[in-house]
Formats: sequence, C-alpha cells, structure tokens
Amino acid sequence: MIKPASRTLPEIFESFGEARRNGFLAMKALKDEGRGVVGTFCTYVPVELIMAAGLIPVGLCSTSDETIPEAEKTLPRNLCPLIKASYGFAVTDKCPYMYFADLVVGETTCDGKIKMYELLGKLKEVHVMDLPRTQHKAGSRALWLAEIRALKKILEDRFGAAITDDKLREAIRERNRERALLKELYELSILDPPPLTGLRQLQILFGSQFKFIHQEKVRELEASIKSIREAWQAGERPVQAGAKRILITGCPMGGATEKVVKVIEESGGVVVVYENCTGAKQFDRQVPEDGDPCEALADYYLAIGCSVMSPNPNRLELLGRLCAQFKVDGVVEMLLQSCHTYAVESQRIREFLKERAVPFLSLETDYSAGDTEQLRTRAAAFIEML
Ligand code: BJ8
Repeated sequence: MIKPASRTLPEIFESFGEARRNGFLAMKALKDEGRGVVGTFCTYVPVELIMAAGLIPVGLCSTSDETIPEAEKTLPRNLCPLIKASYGFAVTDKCPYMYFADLVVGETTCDGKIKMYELLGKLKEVHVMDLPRTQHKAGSRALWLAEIRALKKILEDRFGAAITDDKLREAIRERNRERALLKELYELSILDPPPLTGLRQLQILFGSQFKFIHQEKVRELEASIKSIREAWQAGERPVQAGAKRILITGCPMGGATEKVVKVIEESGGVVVVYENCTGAKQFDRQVPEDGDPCEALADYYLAIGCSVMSPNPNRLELLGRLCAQFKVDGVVEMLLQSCHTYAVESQRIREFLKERAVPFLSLETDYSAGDTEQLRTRAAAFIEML
C-alpha cells in the first residue's frame, strides 16, 4: 500500500526507476485475475479504447540492446534499434509484457515498424491501424476516425467487451488526469534551478507507463509532485545553480538512451524538458471530454507532432512553446540510428531554432554503450559554448 505523505524523494525515484521491472509482477497478478493485455508501440494508439474495454494497455517499445543480435538474424542490421530490440524481445520471449500481451496494436508510422509488424504477426496476434501521413486533409481525419472505430470493434469482438460511450468517456477522463499530472511533474522544472535532474524526470515519465492501477498511479504522482515541490521550497537543490537548461527533442527515450541525458548532466547541463514521445508530446494536451468520444480521440491523436507526418507543424509549435516556457539555453536532438523521418526533419528543426537564436545540437546514437565517450565530447563542447 502506498503512503504518499511519508515517502522520501529517493524512495519516489526508486519506485519509478524500477517500475518497468516491478510491473511484471503486477501484470502477472492482473492476468491471473483474467484481465486481457494489449501491447502497443506508439503514442498514436488510442489507449482509452483499450482501457474502456477493461483491458490493460502496455508499451512494448524496447530500450535495451540485449536482444538485437537475435533480431539481426532476421532484420537488417541498419534498422532503427528500437524496432530491432522490440522484435528481438518478441522472438526470444524475453519481455514479459510481450509475453503477456493477448493482442498487439501496431500503426503505420515508419516503414521499419510497418514491415516488422508483418513478421511479428507470425509470433503474436497483431492488428495494425492505418495512420494517415498528413494531418491537414479532410480525408486524413475521416480515415483515422474509421480506424479508431475499427479498433473499437476489434477489441469488442476479440475480448467480448462492450465499449459504451460512457465507458469511453470515463477512460478519457482517467487518461487526461494522468496526462495532467505528468505535465505538472515536468513543469516543476520551470523552476530555476530545477527541483529534479533531467535523469530523474525521465525515469518518472518513462516508469509511469508501467504502473497499471490507475488510482494507485494517480496517488503516487500526486505525492511525488508534492514531495519534490516541498523539498525545493525547503531549500534542497539537486541541480547546481547556473546549470545550462537543455530541452531534448527527437526519438523516444528511456533505458539505454539515458546515456544521452547522463553525458549532458555530467557536462554542466540539466535537461529541463523532453519534447519527445517520452515527455510533452504525450502529455501536453488533453482529449476533449465532451462530444462524440471516438471523434475526440481521432482529433487528439491525429494532431500528435511526430516526424512521420508530412508536413509536421505541430512539432514546431510545441518545440517553440517549450523553449520559451522553460527558458532553455539550448536544444539537443536525439536521433536513433536509421530513423529517417526524424533525421530528415532535423534540418527543419535546426532552421526553426536558428530563427529564434536557440543553439542546437543533433546527436545520433543507438542502444549500445560504445559511443558514450563520443557523445560526452560533443555534449560537453556544446554546453561549454552556451
Ligand atoms: S508518435 S516518435 S512513438 S512513431 S525511432 S521506430 S519513428 S525509425 S518511435 Fe515513435 Fe509513434 Fe512517432 Fe512517437 Fe520508427 Fe524512428 Fe525508430 Fe520510431
């Protein structure tokens, strides 16, 4: 049982840092109770539908290189590590979340993932949502709404659940509450100096997705925000005054890519906000709670500013707003190797930030530790120059 008021900051950080590992047991208990599990790979998948069906959504994107050699027996070596690792965990049965998933919901985002889902379909039951590549055309909205209604029907048929409008609205409210709390948490770093390091912030944002009981998660997040704020007000300063304030943009992070945050923070910087799918891209906005719930979900999800959209103005809008709100000194982009959409879009991001006189560094990496010192050299030179 959680006792929010009595938890210390180290306990809070440990709880979220260990959430992925500890969540295995929680999920097994839920499975033993007969709950269905649906795995997802992307922020575009409307998890509210899964929740409204009484099922447990879980993110399956892998963040470690452990199973990449196994994946490379089937997939090309020069493929994004996120895709290789995720597939590798499925082939080797080493990810309990993949193992527990009764159904995997994929999406037509990047080419590598689309084709990987075909192979994954030989190992697991997979449904792929057809995501449009552009947001502004009327046909895009119609297609995406139809895909959302189709997923609703698939979940109802597959799991014998009735997803009523009331249940869907309730799931939207629950998820909105979680989004609002995670946003409140990362907005604590508007304070100067921030009340938590970027590594701690990342671990909470990443770890929160592996806490599966909504009420418990809400209580834990509320308690964490309160404790972090109180510690700062009491004079605790985990981040040195004058540390250069960095925004991270680009591909999703967590696990192996924590190395990027570490080299920044060991070089005199502090990550104050993540614009990527691990952070603000997922939690910045709310799904409208009135009107037709499927239409609300369609509008909300289609507006996500991912580089798979062309053009992608919403990423620029969020990026510009966060740079101002968090008073950042510089932006670091983390690109996963062979992620073509983010790599090509990098030029537009560079120009956008140049127009606003915000220094920019783009770093490409993978899930290995081999390039850590090279990343450190580049991050240190960037921060030195700010
Ligand atoms: S909404 S960022 S979670 S697609 S890094 S697998 S794009 S080659 S993860 Fe993503 Fe959804 Fe967009 Fe977010 Fe492909 Fe790029 Fe790899 Fe990627």
